[in-house]
Amino acid sequence: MGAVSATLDSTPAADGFRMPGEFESHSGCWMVWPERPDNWRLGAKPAQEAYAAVAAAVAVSEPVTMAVSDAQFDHCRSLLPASVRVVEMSTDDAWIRDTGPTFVVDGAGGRRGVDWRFNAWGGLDGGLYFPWDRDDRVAAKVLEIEGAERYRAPIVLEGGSIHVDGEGTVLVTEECLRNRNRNPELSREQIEAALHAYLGTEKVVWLGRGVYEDETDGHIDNLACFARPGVVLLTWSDDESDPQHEISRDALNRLESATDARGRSFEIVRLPSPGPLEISAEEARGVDSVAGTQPRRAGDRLAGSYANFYLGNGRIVFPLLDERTDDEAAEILIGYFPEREVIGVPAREILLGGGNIHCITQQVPIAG
Ligand code: KQY
Repeated sequence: MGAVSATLDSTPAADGFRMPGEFESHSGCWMVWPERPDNWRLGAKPAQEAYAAVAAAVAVSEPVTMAVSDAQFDHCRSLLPASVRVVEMSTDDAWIRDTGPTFVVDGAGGRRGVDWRFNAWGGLDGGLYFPWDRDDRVAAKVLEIEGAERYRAPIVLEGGSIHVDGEGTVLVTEECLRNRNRNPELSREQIEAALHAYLGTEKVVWLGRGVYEDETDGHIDNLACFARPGVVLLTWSDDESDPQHEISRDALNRLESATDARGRSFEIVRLPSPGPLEISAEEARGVDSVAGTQPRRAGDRLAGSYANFYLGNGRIVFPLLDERTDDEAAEILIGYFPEREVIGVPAREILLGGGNIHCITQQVPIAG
């Protein structure tokens, strides 16, 4: 869809920019307020409480900006701490990890943004809603407010489908990036070239499938992430009868036989899986049925994962999903992020919308 401001003609890599790891310092974090009743139950009220709790938790260690429609502006403002900046913006839904810009820096005070093409996780071939034109303009608007120049990337990609280590490596899944509903005209080599050009990376590590029944077609941010260069946290299930076991086993095998852009082997840390979790009948009843949007049916498996956390300046904000596994996940996170507070936020309402805390946040790295 149409751009709102001029774009740069070159690429970040050509201009000396790279995407930093999420563990590097941020100047802030963006979120978008949930509202649509065909994705969020009970008119999005429970999800709004969950988003507000995430915003409040992140805002303790870095500035948060919440984008919201005119209709929800006053209500949103009333639920957020005063320290959270609220700005009006038109959107189709509330997943800024995927609709917002990917920020890149040059190490000399420069910060720019990549505005990927967005097609609502698959367009008319398995995408989650139509239309998505307002979401496709979110990145340009955020960059306008941030005063950052913009690269309009020529490929369909969501921010949740990539994780970088900031030192040349990008982690992705074949299920998403090789899906026919994203960039069917591109070969694997062409996708790798585009990632390197727009992220400033040098090596792609390909995992296979993402978390079982993930409606994003297997985003990496729900399956695995970098705690720091060389250390990958991976969603795991010991239960061999659960389809997640084979998916995670395959990811583990691939990571064990891979090296990163600097030639290092990975330390791989297993995070427990919550559940299995399912949508209850009451939860399904609360979502408005609308043709063309993802149905929410009682009994459908939810793609819950503790890897889907926000790695903030002083805090890890992670999803509380299951009393049986929350503490174990917290202990692992505490062990790998000893210098940050680890804060759990009840996140089932976010999961019911199809993602989690990482999907609803977008860091702005410092322009160092
Ligand atoms: O996981 C994400 N990055 C986004 C999830 C989108 C779900 C839309 N219903």
